[in-house]
Amino acid sequence: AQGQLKEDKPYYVTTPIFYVNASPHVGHLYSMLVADVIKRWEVLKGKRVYLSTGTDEHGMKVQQAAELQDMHPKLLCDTNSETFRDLAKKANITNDYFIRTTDPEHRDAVRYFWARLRDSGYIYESKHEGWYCVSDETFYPESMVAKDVSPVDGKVIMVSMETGNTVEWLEERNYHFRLTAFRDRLLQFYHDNPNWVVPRNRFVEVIDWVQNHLEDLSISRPASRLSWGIPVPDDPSQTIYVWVDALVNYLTTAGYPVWRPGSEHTQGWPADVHVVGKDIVRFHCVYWPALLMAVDLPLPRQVLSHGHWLMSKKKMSKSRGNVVNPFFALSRWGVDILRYFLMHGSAITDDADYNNELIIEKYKKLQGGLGNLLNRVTRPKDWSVREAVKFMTQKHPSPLLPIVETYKNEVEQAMKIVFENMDTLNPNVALREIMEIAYNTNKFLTDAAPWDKVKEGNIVAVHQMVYHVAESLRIVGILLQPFIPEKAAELLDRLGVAANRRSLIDAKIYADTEYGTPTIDLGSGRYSSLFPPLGSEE
Ligand code: ME8
Repeated sequence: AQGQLKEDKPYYVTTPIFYVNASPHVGHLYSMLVADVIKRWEVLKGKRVYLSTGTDEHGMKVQQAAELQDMHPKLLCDTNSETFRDLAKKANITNDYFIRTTDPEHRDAVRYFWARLRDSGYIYESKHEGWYCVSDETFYPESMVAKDVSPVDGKVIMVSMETGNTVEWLEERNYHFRLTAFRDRLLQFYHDNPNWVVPRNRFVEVIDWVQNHLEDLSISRPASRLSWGIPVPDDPSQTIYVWVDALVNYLTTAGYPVWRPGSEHTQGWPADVHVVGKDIVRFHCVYWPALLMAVDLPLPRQVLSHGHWLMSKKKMSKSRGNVVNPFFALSRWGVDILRYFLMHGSAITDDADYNNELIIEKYKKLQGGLGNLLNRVTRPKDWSVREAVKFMTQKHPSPLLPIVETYKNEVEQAMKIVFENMDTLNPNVALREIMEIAYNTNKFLTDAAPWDKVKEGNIVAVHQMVYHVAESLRIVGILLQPFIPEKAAELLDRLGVAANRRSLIDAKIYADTEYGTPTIDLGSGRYSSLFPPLGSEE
């Protein structure tokens, strides 16, 4: 039955839902992009895949932003939510859902979830005192706050040691979730699922937190303080904590709570991957599984946590104001160039600096390593890719020349690395390896020098070389689709690969024997290239 379940369930990947207190920046785009690359990869396998993204609209942070702008919070949400939706569209993110926590279905799902939590017996009411951080929407334990000096007026303030954001002392009555009761179950679950959080170093932090810092979780705020949110069912004097509200979005999108018993799997839950920034790992990897355990729902299968984009070594953040406007970046560089730049760095495992010079540098490598390569094999009058494909696949080919054999093995080895890294949620390593195939192919072409074989009249050698280079390009084109969908499509058009031969089954050497006649005009000269000159920028 378990096997059955797995096949029926669509693959479900999520992004965080973003606070609407300000406009999106490149960091938010990055989370969407990583999730989109994962989705597109699974689609290439032929799976049914759902990607959800959206906006987190309740809570103190949004309430205060609206007050500051003298706006009704709903109006602020409507305007800013639309900007995130627009960003997803402009960046070619293939999200199937865009959830807003102010949607009525979501409110119903959260209220239902709350009621199940209450039924579970893990909620109790008590006085809460502690340091609350509005910017991070969380309480911090005493051990995690420190004194600092306000840059605004030089006064002593208290800040979170983790994020540096200001905290304030609160004393109020609210509902608590008995998180500490889940300590052993969580630790057992982590132990049984060693790849549940990737990369591993983030998982180590999660385990440490559960072992050493676990406290019960305050899950409501007095409505007198927080009015912009979902009221606690049966107790409107309390508003549901924004993080409980927000996490449930992943269930709402999957159709919760109208699952018929036994049909949960048809709706996508449990999620296959939650993509999150490292700043919200604790919420997704400690609070969320415990809440799900309390109401007896299956847990997400994996959490992929990524690092932060920095500007001049500081985290890009709305509160700090050091952000790159993703709309400007998209229109300056083009969608695929920005997608390539963001995915090619190491921002999953480490923090990465956003830098225009580096974008140009990476673009030049694409021009030299891939654009020129494509022209080198498709343009010459001395041979034809189509003829080489036909010759190699329809006639009985002679044994491969040693140089071709070696090269073919290298490409297959690299492809293996690409597949392994995609399947273990390392898309940036995979992308770099795809590019290695292209760089190695350039080298092969130079070393093998088919133009010399043309002069010698050694037609077998020419066909072998051209065909294997074309095969690499075809495969590189297929593998690049999740990352740079438009450029990859153009590459495959230039090679004449049919639209229905671009999935992962076709990403094998010799899998396709029908291509080679370009379906678009290849043009001539340096401006007709997959990666044309940038113009004045270069
Ligand atoms: O935390 N670099 O929303 P948020 C990379 N609403 N990614 C970044 C980034 C940066 N500089 N800045 C933000 C929230 N992000 C909650 C989430 S989910 C149920 C609720 C990305 O608007 C990263 O994924 O503060 C981070 O986790 C997320 O945006 C936080 O967005």
